Amino acid sequence: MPALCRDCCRPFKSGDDCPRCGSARVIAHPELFDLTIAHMDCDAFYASVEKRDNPALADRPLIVGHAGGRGVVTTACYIARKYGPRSAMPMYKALELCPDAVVVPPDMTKYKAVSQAIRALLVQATPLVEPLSLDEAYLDLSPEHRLSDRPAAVLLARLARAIERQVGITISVGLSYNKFLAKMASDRNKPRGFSVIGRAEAVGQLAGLPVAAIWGVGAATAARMEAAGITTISQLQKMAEADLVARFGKFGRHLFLMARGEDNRPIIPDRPAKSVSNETTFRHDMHRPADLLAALLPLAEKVAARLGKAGLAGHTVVLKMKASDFRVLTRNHRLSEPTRRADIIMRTAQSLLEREADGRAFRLIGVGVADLCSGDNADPPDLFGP
Ligand code: TTP
Ligand code: MG
Repeated sequence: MPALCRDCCRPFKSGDDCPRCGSARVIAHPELFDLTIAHMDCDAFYASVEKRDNPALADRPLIVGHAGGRGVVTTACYIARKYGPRSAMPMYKALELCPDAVVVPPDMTKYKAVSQAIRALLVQATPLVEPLSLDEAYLDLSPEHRLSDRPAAVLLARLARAIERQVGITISVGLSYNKFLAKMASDRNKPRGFSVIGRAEAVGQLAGLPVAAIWGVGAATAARMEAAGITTISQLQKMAEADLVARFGKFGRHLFLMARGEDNRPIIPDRPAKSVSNETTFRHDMHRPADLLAALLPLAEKVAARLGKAGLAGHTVVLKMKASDFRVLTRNHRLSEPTRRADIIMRTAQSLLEREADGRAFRLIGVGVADLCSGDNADPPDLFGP
């Protein structure tokens, strides 16, 4: 079975311990390398940040919130949660349940900075990052969007590892084929979790859940559905779409699709255009380096023109190619200075291309510029140039 080591982040076959590093932190799933929609959520976010900054708290039950009469818990660390404290609980009650807890007031400025540091890592994997709050985001890691041709699962394991090492807190991730199921998966084995919901198992797993597990079904809607005798997703799975629409209007169609694990909401990044790119599909597959290079030139010029028009420049040049077997490959290079110049984009793409044009046939080629910024500081004059 396809498997992945969550410590050394290498893929391998079968689900035992990692053959390379011996780690037992292995995720194995038949669809592991076919799924591309992910959701990440930080573990006990505020508390994890406070523990990172004060190692003396590491093994203590920690509650973040304002102490005193009317304070509430924003979050409790996983040690404190064993005794019952939860987000939104009145502080006095949380401290009744866990009298040994250390209480720290929230520091939003710090959490925002941590959130940005995490985001900076996420966008190295894909420009399609949709944040939901400070501590969670969806990622579209499909081949046409991700900035590396490694499988989504590998990128996700690397991100979790990078966030632990560079930011100093743990996250849990979910990998599936749509937003609804990716989010459901990320919540499954917190903290430091990695779980997968594949196409083959989704409908069966959903069947066992209450309707409230469906995205968009809050307490009020669940109560309304219960009044109509519908409590489980398996009941919804047996109902005809027309019946659900008759009972719940447009929302009925949503219920019909979600119950079957179908959710086609796109992942929408909160920041506009993270990259500017252009690509072309050949009429006949091409394999000669010279032909591939010739196809790149007008694309690089178009990208530069679009950057110029928008007053933008980019730090990273991305080369994308689709092989004749439809496998998509992307290569990128981060420049020392952002650029908006066609010749620099072209030269960089060319050196990326030279490593790939080894006689294989390609059906598509594209070039883009990512890590966009204002064009004002792009392409500083070369002191030693002509
Ligand atoms: P969550 O992701 O819901 O919770 P969490 O990260 O603390 O714990 P986990 O995901 O491991 O279950 O929320 C993220 C942060 O948002 C949380 O650390 C504190 C804040 N928050 C509140 O201030 N009030 C709340 O009621 C909730 C739920 C969260
Ligand atoms: Mg969280």
